[in-house]
Amino acid sequence: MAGIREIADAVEAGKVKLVAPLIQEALKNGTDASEILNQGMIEALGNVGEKYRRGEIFVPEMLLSARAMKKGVEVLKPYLASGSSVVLGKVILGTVSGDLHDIGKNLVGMMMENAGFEVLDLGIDVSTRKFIDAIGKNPDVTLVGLSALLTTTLPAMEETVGTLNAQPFRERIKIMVGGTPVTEEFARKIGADGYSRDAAEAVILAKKLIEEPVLP
Ligand code: B1M
Repeated sequence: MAGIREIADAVEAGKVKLVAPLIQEALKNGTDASEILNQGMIEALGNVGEKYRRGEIFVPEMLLSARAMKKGVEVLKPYLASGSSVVLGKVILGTVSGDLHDIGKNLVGMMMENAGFEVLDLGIDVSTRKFIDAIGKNPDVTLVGLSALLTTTLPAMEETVGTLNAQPFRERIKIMVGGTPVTEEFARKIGADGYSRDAAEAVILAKKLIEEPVLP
């Protein structure tokens, strides 16, 4: 019987084709979708990162695990959806310039959509110019979320937030940031309105930020 352990092992080993049937079987057996995601798949990617750090695996293996994770999220998506139809506001999301990691950002986007936000996802390696253009073209956007997974792309996050802070539209948007190397302190230092550690917290923060009055 497929359990969380088998799914985690398949993600960790980058067994892209095995992941979907294992998840389907686990769901059929009554395993909770968010447990599969959090205790199985996200933990598995954490182990992948550790192995990479110790030099036990290399980028191609990391890429296969990322593909397996994406396949799994695709299968889980309908089961994680809350079916909320409330429109809380429009959010622009993107991974900052130079950074190609998008699994965490995609999860944040998915959870936000489930909570009732409309999400406009700009993708990965998003330049400051692209953020500015998208905000300009979408006057109903109230929240912008930036993700970074590399310490080397934190300066890009700082640059984007700094530039957004100087735009005339700043008074109508809130900016939130996240990703493993990002901290609350860094978020404050670069002038973002908020930081969250994971996707669940990101939804709570997003709701809080849009309820707060815009900058004085
Ligand atoms: Co990369 N990688 N990677 N990688 N990768 C890390 C991040 C790393 C920590 C691995 C390690 O060394 N242990 C390391 C960074 C070290 C550092 O900077 N300190 C690293 C490195 C070095 C690299 C390369 C430089 C490797 C190389 O080429 N030599 C390279 C860089 C490429 C680039 O971006 N320019 C690279 C490439 C890749 C792949 C392409 C192979 C692949 C990414 C595929 C993809 O995303 N489509 C990959 C992967 C898979 C990882 C690890 C293993 C897993 C990342 C992940 O998806 N985690 C990662 C190790 C790790 O994180 N432990 C690693 C699961 C995901 C659900 O979590 O993304 O943290 P996470 O998102 C969370 C929170 O952070 C938060 O919520 C999410 C959900 O709970 N969050 C937000 C994220 N964004 C948010 C935004 C918010 C709020 C919360 O508001 C807007």
